[in-house]
Parts: sequence; C-alpha cells; structure tokens
Amino acid sequence: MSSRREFLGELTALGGLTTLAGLSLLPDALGPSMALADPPPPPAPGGAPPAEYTLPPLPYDYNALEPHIDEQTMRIHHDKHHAGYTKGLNEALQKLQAARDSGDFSNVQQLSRLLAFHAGGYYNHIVFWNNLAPAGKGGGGEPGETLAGHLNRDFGSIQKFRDHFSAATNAVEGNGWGVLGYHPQLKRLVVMTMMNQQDLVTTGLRPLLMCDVWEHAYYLKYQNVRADYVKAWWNVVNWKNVAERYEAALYRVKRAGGDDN
Ligand code: MN3
Repeated sequence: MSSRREFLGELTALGGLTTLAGLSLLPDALGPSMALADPPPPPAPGGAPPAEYTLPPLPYDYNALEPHIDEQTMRIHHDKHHAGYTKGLNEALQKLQAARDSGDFSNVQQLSRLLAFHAGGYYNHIVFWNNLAPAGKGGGGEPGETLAGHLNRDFGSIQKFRDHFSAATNAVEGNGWGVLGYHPQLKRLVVMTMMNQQDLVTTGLRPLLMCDVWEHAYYLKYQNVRADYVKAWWNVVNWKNVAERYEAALYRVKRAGGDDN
C-alpha cells in the first residue's frame, strides 16, 4: 500500500527501519506496558530534498472511490490540480533561489505566499489521497482502538468527533480543508479548518485526517451540496492510514526527547 510505503518512508527518514523492528509505537498514555521503546539514533546525514518535486501517483485506481467520489473528479483533481501545486512549488523554490542569487528580494512577499500556498497544496493532497481507500476495502468503518480511545478522550465520543469534524468542514468559507491533527505541545487531538492550502492552522500541528472541500473536490458530482459530499467521504476514510500518522506523530515526540520540544 502506498500509505504504508509513505509511512515507512517517514520512519526511515527518522532513523532506519532495521532499528525499528519490534518497537511498539503506542503512546505512553496507555500504560507502562505499552510505552514506547527508546528511539533509534538520529539519521545521518538526514534526508536530502529532491532537486525537483514530482507528482506522486494515486495509491489506487481513479475509479476506486466510486460511488462516493467519482472517477472524473479524481482524474481532474489529481492530474490537473495536484500536478499544478507540484509545479507551483518547484517554481516558487526556483524563483526564491534566483532572488537569493541575485540579491533582488523585491518580489519576496509574493514568492513567500506562493511557497506557502503551493507547498501546502502539494503536501495536503498527499495526505488526502492516502487518507482514503475504497469503501469496504480499507475505507470506512471505525477507527482502531488506540485512536478511538484518544478521540473519545479529546472529543467526548467518536460520534461527537464526527459531528464536529463534519460541521467545521461544511462551514469552511470558500476553498479549504477540514483537518484532524495532533499537536504535540497541546498534547491533544484537535479539529481545525484551513482556508486555501495553509491559513488558520497552528504551526506544529501534525495532520492526521484531511478533507478537501475546495469545489474541485466535489462539484462535478455534488454541485453546491457540500454536506452530501462530506457525508459520503466518511465511507472512504482509511482509518488505518490515520492511525499510522498518529503513531508517527507520537513517535516523533518521543524520539525528540519528550513533550517539551
Ligand atoms: Mn484539492
């Protein structure tokens, strides 16, 4: 599964898979018997960025999320919109490099905005595609035990979380996202909404589950009825992927030496 590959890629970047074998990634909150093992030493020299970012393929077929998200929407969304953010990210980075090389920072305000927007669009969609899976084949159902327990802790119940997330996402003004994230310093799961690709989200939030409510994500099938799209979207949520992201976020906190980093 691509989501698995992506997750393992993150862990590899953190210190190598071989040293992770057999470690429990479950949080300390569940008790000493389930505490995290000591993390591996930091990677050396660390992952290098690619010379140019490329559009990752979808982790499933374009029609795999039917009938909840239609094939034509997926084709346009991935091949045109996500490709556009990828291109925009590369262009923003190239123009910023040119500005540094020339010492001409007269456009830095605009370039800073473009970098945030396109880097957001590039990364948000990677999370979004991997957050989803065909209904009944990894998509839908209920979160696993650890995540369910912490959703209960931080939202009161799974249903209250779903109601909160749906309401917040439906209420996004214009283009944006609903986001379930874990914030290491707040030590809790939070629902936030994001305008465009980056606004209104707290620095440090680790996104776990993201729902794209730009009109390009649903308008062909659902037109103006965003709430019907969000309701259908729950049927293709890949809870296993969400849980993997949560475990990675908790693990990263532990690896960095505690809660105060
Ligand atoms: Mn989108």
